[in-house]
Amino acid sequence: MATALIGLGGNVGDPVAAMSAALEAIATHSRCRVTAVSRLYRTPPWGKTDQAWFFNAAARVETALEAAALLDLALGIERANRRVRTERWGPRTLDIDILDYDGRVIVSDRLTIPHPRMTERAFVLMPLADIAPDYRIEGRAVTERLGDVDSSGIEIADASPDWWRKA
Ligand code: A4P
Ligand code: MG
Repeated sequence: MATALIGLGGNVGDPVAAMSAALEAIATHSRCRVTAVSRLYRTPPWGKTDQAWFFNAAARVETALEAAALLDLALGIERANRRVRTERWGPRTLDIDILDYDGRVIVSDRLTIPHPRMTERAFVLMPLADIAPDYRIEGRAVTERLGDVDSSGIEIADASPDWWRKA
């Protein structure tokens, strides 16, 4: 089994329902187990700032799937939630990023792991700190990296790690 860390987010329609459905789909997949879920966060838009606030969360997944197969699962779940890719960093119903896969470095045309932009993003690091505070990205722990980024405005929308089971 491999351990993967994933980030979830969305800002169109009902992102919390989409993120809950995504976690449910992963949790019920025969080759995956969801072993930790962060609190649910409400976050100001990063990158392209003239769009709605996002909901974000992170989860730890134990899986017998290879990284490429886990990406396929994530993309299938995104499609099922009718994600439409219009512009870079723009609005989306559901975005699933694979942040880490068993501590490995993977660079292919479809997949880059660790996710290259996570160290700049408080909306990724803050949920990640709930479930993997000591996880090191290029030698520095998540909690340390959180001190380097601007996390102003980020709010806790639901402090229960079971927020995704409530729907
Ligand atoms: N891909 C490569 N590596 C990965 C990986 N590690 N995990 C490929 C997932 N996908 C990976 O994905 C395009 C392609 O990237 C996938 O088909 C897969 O083959 P994408 O999500 O459209 O774009 P991206 O390359 O993942 O870009 P990135 O940097 O994640 O930007 P996004 O997703 O466009 O950023 N503000 C807040 N507060 N919260 C947010 O969640 N999200 C975005 C979207 C911008 N601002 C935000 C948020
Ligand atoms: Mg993405």
